[in-house]
Amino acid sequence: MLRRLAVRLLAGAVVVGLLAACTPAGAEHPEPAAAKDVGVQLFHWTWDAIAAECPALAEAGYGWVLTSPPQEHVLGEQWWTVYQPVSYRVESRLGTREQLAAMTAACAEVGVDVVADAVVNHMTGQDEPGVGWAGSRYAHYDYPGLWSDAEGHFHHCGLTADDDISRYDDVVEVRSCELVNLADLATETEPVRARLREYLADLVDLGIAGVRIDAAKHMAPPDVEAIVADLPAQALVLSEVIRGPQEPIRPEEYLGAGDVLEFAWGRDVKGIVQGGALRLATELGSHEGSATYLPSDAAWIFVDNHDTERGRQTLSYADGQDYVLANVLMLASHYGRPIVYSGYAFSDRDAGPEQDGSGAVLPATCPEDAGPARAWADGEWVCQHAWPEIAGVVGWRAAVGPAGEDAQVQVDGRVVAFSRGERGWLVVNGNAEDVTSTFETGLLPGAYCDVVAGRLADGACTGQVVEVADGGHATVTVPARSAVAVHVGARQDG
Ligand code: ARE
Ligand code: CA
Repeated sequence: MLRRLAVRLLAGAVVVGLLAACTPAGAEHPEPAAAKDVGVQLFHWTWDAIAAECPALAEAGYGWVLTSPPQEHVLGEQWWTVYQPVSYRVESRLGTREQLAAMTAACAEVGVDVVADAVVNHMTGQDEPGVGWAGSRYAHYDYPGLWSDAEGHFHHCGLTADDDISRYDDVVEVRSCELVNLADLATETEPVRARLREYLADLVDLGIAGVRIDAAKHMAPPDVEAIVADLPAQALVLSEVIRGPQEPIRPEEYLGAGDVLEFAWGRDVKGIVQGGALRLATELGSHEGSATYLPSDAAWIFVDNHDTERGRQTLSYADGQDYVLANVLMLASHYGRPIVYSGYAFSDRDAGPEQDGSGAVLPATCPEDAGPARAWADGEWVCQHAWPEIAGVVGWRAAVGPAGEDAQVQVDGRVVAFSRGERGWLVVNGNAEDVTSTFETGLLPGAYCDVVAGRLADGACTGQVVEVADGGHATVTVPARSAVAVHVGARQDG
């Protein structure tokens, strides 16, 4: 039995005694919510591979995909070549314009949106002239038919020896000098803004439902607002503004352009998971948390992304079970909305994904045994989004829907339970040993299948069956450093 149950109410709801309420005999179970707010970043997946994966994503409960940048880019094996635009032709090592359009159509068919990474702060960073992926000739600060120094399309900040950003505590430097030598566009000027709007409009014509604004910190907020101004009202805008506690530029400044990525969550959850006091993760973003966070309704959180997994500021696939725990906490979080990350294994920070002789990226494939215990060879697609433990909890989140007035958190030492009224219940165990306890789940009586370790297949549960008795009580064994999740969409007796 959980002896002293610390019940913390979320969203200021007054729900005294809800968990103890008795269930009328024969009560109808609620329908799953079918919420679609979980995103997945398919880092360096080709357009064809994403199109092929979309049915499985929809089935698991993902609502949208974030792609890598789709425009023409510099040549080279490294992954980061796609972050150096040569033109806005939608032709890249990830696929052609036609393949991109086919991807958005295939994904739309199963209800999955596609959001593209938009690199609009800068162009290339090499000092030498070259030819881009689609054959466009270019030189640093000269992109024929597009941008040139002669027409004043670039900044030359004159504030540092090489015009590169050296200090993040200087706002003017960050926005008008060069991020690692990348030719910095004069985004405060109307011709530059207008051409960038045209590029984003083209992506929308191709079926793109939103954009990640790469390096948004390096543009003034009015510039970002002007660049996204013509996007459809419902388009998702995700500004990448890495929160630096000592920096003058705040992610909050970018809320006028849309939503913003909250980097603090992934950094903070790393220490919490490693320390085991998982209760602290439920306080991230709340008034009880110590850090300042973006307002929840405009914030997107993630355990890691392609930069942070390389920088080791966050957990990553290499952290195995800790990574699973962090993803479960993210998906159960009432703060912000979650983006699951999915990439390829690497030991060299610069190493690109597997490519053919021409440099085209080979289509991603997921190994059957993708999961936290597997050893990964460099270049293998890790497919975190398909790890059964993570995909199962994505399904849980889709079934329970956003945390409403009935959302509750119960804490007993290192065991934390998340209740979503009659729709679902989830428990995480930060201990190094299994914990068996009787919990008050808030669920209607029935037999529910744990979707972390198991699945419901043809009415049979391949994992632990959680028997919920009258009054919502259930005796559950929560594996060490793992979780159990049940919901109305996966009832063995349903
Ligand atoms: C590559 C080479 C460089 C070379 C350059 C030009 O590595 O040596 O000078 O090419 O030839 C990615 C890679 C870079 C790569 C670049 C272009 O990470 O290595 O450079 O592509 O190919 C800051 C920005 C933030 C940015 C991070 C990386 O604020 O916007 O740096 N993140 C995005 C993407 C990256 C991408 C770019 C931007 C560029 O997600 O993948 O770069 O398009 C503190 C600050 C942060 C700062 C961070 C790192 O935490 O708070 O704001 O992030 O330090 O400096
Ligand atoms: Ca800039």
